[in-house]
Amino acid sequence: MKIDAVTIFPEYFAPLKLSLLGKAQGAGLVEFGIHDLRSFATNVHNQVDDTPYGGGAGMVMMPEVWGKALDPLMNSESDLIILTPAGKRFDQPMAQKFSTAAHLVYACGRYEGIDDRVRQHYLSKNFRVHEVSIGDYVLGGGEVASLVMIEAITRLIPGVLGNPQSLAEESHNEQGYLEYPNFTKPATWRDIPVPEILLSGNHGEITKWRAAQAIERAKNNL
Ligand code: 6GU
Repeated sequence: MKIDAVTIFPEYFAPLKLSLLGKAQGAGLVEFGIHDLRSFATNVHNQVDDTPYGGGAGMVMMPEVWGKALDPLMNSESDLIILTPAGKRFDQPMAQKFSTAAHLVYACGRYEGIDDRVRQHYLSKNFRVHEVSIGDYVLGGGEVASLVMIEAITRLIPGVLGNPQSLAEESHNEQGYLEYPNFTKPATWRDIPVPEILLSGNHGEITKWRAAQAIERAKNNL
């Protein structure tokens, strides 16, 4: 999978070289391109935002700069993801869908967002365009949101996870991502024992207990 991100803060993407994502890159499973929006600025001040038509607080990112940044990236293989708190909520099924994509292009808006004509333009040219939010709260920009999406999506690409069994167990779960509590050595820590069933060696009963625990957790999170 090829992943491009356009941002005024390329440094936000430094963590991509760590951990699973770094390894996936080394193995050629994913390839990242991070692009500085400001390098596409058209005026002497390297300006990327301006005041909103119609008035109101804040600044809006200018379409011309975004067009110059996105045009060379977009092709028939591309899905353009515009990060905005007003977008469709990112969840595990959406991560599954994007994990089979060939090319994801993340447009990281700042300020009050990107001039809506950018979305309209790429839609009108028959590109696949998605406005996505990662949750019901407002971030300063789309950079962290795109990192969240990148991590959730790339770990679903075959070969990225060291142990594919982890994915199999996740999808075996009804909800796909709710889990039972986990324990490791020692058997007692600060007077708290590991649930006895897990030491029993009875795998049928353990599976049943874990399913019940996962449901209990799901209830508590409603
Ligand atoms: Cl994608 N962007 C911003 N700025 N805030 C958010 C978000 C995205 N998702 C949740 N809050």
